[in-house]
Amino acid sequence: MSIAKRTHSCAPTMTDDDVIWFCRNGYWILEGVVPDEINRRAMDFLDEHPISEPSEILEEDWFVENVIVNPAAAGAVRSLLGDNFTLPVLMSNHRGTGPRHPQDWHRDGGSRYGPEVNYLQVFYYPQDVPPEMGPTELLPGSHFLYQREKHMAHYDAIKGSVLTAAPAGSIFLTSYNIWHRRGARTAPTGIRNLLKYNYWRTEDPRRDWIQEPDFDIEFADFVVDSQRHSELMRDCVDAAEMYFWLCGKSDEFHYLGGQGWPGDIPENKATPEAIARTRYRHRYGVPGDMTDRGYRPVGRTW
Ligand SMILES: O=C(O)CCC(=O)C(=O)O
Ligand SMILES: [Fe+2]
Repeated sequence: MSIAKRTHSCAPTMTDDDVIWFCRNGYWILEGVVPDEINRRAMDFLDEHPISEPSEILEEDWFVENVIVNPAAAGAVRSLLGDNFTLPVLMSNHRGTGPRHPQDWHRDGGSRYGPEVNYLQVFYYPQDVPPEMGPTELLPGSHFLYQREKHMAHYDAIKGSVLTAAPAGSIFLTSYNIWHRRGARTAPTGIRNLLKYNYWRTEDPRRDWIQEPDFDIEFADFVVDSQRHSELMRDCVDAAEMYFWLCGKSDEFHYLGGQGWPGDIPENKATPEAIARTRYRHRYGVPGDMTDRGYRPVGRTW
């Protein structure tokens, strides 16, 4: 049966904190979630179909069940795209061997910038991909960073990038427009396969992932986990705006500017008065004056 235009319904697996982690960094890694037997079967299939777009694999029930709607992966996709998301219709394989320089930094064609999360680019490694096999390199937080591709290609190593070195059966979800490239490969032999495919949203966004009872948006941490490449605090503002969009509450997101919520000024986080003064009261279920709220750390030490 063709997978084209099929949708999938399942339970979400990500929490508010997980969703915010994705918003600020632009990716989400699930290590070793596909069973070994399926990884081996996928490797055999790819050896028999050594082409760049082996979309036939999407017709294989064992592959769809264990990779495309793999419970861990589909639960994460469900958390970010809502229920009844559309399954991939095209499969790419970035297959290569021998020592290679890294690819140019790029984002794939069709990127749209902004807070909306309507589609995801997902990668699956059917084999172990240690650093010497040239795993994909990602630049955390770069999904909000606009740059023309011709300009991006001039950069080489970028401080704060992460290598997605991972064991067989790992799947990683990315915000489609995150900057990425095939990492440098030093291993002289052995083929590396990397399957890449997209899912799309069909339902309006709302906060229907796993809700944490003590989650408090006022104190959520929107700071990108790696080296910041945007203007100071821009990462927090963009990530928070994406989170509000995912909650279906874009109309409640108002950034006043300057050193207010959800900014990342050490002084604000260090003094309760400064936090209370500058954090924006955004009507997200936390009405009223913030000055009577105590300071709580937000998961970072300064
Ligand atoms: O091979 C990789 O690790 C990434 C390849 C890629 O991003 C591409 O060719 O668009
Ligand atoms: Fe790419």
